[in-house]
Amino acid sequence: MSYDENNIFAKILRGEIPCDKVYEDDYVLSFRDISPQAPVHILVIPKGAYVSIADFSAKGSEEEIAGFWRAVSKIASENDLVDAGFRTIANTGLNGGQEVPHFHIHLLGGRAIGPMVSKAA
Ligand code: DGP
Repeated sequence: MSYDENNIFAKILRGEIPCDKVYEDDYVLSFRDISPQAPVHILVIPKGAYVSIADFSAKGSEEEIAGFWRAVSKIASENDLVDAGFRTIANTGLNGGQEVPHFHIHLLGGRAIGPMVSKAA
């Protein structure tokens, strides 16, 4: 799948749409999910144009990949998610239920998040 420059997270990265920013550095932008599924629901996106975790892992530089994952852990720590625990989710493609085609990690916490996957068909 080629990258759609008009996806909503690309617009947020370009500053065309506002977000409730949590963290930003050279590699990532992090902001609160518009439709939170837990008391803490933060998204982390790379600044580069990658569709999915597979695309990012295949095409991202070592620096981007290291910078991204270090930022994910820093954001979890700075938002007090580590001691009580939290969940990271990277929905991918149709079966994964990915709605926005710019790679992102969900950080969910602030309560027990429940079963790992829905039993719904
Ligand atoms: P996914 O299904 O993994 O692609 O999740 C996309 C998430 O993005 C979903 O939880 C809702 C969130 N989202 C969609 N549009 C916006 C937006 O304009 N702003 C913010 N902050 N979050 C958005």
